[in-house]
Amino acid sequence: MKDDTTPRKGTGGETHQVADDNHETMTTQVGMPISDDQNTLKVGQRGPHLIEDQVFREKIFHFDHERIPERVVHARGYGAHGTFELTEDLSDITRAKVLTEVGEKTEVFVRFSTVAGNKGSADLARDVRGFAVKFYTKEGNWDLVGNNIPVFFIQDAMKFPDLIHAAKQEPDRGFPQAQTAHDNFWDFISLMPEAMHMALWIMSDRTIPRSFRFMEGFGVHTFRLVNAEGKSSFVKFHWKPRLGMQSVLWDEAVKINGADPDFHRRDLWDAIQKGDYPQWDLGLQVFDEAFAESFDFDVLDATKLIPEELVPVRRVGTLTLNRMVDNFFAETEQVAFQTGNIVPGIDHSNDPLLQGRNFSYLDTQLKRLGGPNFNHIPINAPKCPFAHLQQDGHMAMHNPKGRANYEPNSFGEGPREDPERGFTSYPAEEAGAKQRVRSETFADHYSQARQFYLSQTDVEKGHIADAFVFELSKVEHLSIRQRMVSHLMVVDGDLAKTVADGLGMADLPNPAKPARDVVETKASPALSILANAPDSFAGRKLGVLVTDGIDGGVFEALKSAAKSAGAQVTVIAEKVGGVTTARGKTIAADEKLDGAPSVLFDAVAVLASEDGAARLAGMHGARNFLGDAFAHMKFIALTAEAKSGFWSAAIPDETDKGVFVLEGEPDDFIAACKALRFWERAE
Ligand code: HDE
Repeated sequence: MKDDTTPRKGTGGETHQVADDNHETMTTQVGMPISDDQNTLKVGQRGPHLIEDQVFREKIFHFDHERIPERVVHARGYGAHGTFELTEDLSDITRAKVLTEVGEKTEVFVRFSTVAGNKGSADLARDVRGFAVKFYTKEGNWDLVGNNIPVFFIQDAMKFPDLIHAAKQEPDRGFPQAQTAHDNFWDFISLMPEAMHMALWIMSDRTIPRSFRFMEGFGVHTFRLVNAEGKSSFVKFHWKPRLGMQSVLWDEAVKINGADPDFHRRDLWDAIQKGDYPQWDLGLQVFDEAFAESFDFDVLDATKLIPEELVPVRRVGTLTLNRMVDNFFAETEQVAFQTGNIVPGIDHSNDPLLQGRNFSYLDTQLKRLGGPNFNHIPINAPKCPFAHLQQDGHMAMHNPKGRANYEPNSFGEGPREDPERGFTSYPAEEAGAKQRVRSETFADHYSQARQFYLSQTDVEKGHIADAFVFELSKVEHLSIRQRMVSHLMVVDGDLAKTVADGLGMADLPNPAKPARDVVETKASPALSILANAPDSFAGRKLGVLVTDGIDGGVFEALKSAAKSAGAQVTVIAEKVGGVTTARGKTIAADEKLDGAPSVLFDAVAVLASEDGAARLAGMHGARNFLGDAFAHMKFIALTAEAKSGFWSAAIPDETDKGVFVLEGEPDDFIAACKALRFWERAE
């Protein structure tokens, strides 16, 4: 960073940087030039302060009002801009231009988030991730406000406040934040059999993603698509990450939260700044009402998914994130997503959760953004022409021009409705008695929970059991633990036994009594992360720990091989100034060792000279670097010196096939890294 001004010292020795040809003059909000931004106006040298000081009053007034209420859920989030390019014309099923004009690039803004944590919480909390996409289409904004899990906890919007109250910090003590490992959450869940499917998902690795770039996204609800002839189809929306899916281990998540609480933010920022733009394909599962009737479950029930093996996902376009925001507050904080933002050709279904959301998202913006004109904020404004007769209100930036601010009018002024282009609701026939009920077709709460569990690999099943044991061990009330295990007994007997054993439960409780018998369904491999492993090192991170005295050639070869595979390389050394190779060349470090533990990387290498290896062996941080990488099933590369002088100090195992000694080209190691983790180590 270059600063070409010579500061002036004030009377108290304070620094004054003064405007010049390169630096504009600082002013108040209304443009009055400011002569001194360091000192308040006082009587004499040592005060008192004068209340007439309009410069100070304006500055501190604005500062005092900088915060807006954080989102009641999804408070912690991170956004980026990009484009959506359609690759398949869907005019047979919808008239939405964004889904029919092949090759058209629609601008988008995406905000990823955690659900339960407050705004300042850590990124690697075990939690559902929000995946909200605002498409600035030619026919208005379409917001697909989804999650990284295809189902939800509850079936009816009436229960949403209870769910969130139970999940967030307990009201008397104000903790725990950003975690579901506490009594209130599991008390509520264990009293809500409808949450069982979601309970399995949140205890799976889906809730500890390695990065936003490696997550799937889902619209969750069944929506309608309506074509130009007025024919309706049902649809489920999916986002499929081009880089494949990847999660961390729980022990890594816990450590990442300490090492870098902004891990997911930094990951997205770094990737986009480096031009390594993350991409997702938009996938659709399309089916008609008659087909929907053939399922064992109700497509309006958001606790159910449609297995991809039953209705394949059709990839119709690609989302690319290619630009970070200029200002976090203006864009990421002020963006207002609404499920009500749909465009002609896309319509709601009667999913009782979606119907409730349509009310809630508009309502919440009023609280958060302070008035009815939040769509005047650039991040929320459409990028297509718009015209309406709404006026006034707090902070109104667009008001009707001319005399007539009503319609119809006889002055020939103002916008008019358009029966052809305008949005029309699908004229579904609806009838029935007014009543507060839950449809009986929503009553099977366990079959898909079981299907999800049985669709996981053994490693993933182990992680699910571990997660239940971890979370329920934090629950103080034995009765709540027992109630949860009684549900798990209906889901899968082995899972229930493993969890009960992990909890040190002497006897298994009686199984819960399902309202509907469990239907045995075929496993759905699409539900597993590991069964769909990407087989590529692209987009991943290699951490290379280096010492003085190494062969610079080995370092360069490793770096260039990793980069050719599309991975990012971070150089770590004892001191951030870097190291000197055997031939006297300096290798600059990106990180100091204790600032870059191996949990931050997907694979690691230790390039040490003989002396360097001995030095590392004596360092606690270095031994942890290697020990954790080993325990987290990562592929590891070592120089021969590091293997003989350092490895045994950290790891007792000499025969591990996930460890590579670098002799010549590092091709075998880089090729192995495509598998991301060496799961065999666990066996
Ligand atoms: Fe949300 N949700 N939600 N939600 N939701 C909000 O809106 C709500 C639900 C989701 O990055 C709030 O602007 C209700 C399902 C995301 O800004 C609020 C119900 C899904 C985001 C709200 C649900 C979501 C929100 C809080 C049950 C996945 C973050 C601030 C009926 C399909 C958007 C805000 C962003 C945010 C209400 C359930 C996803 C209060 C009432 C199901 C990704 O309006």
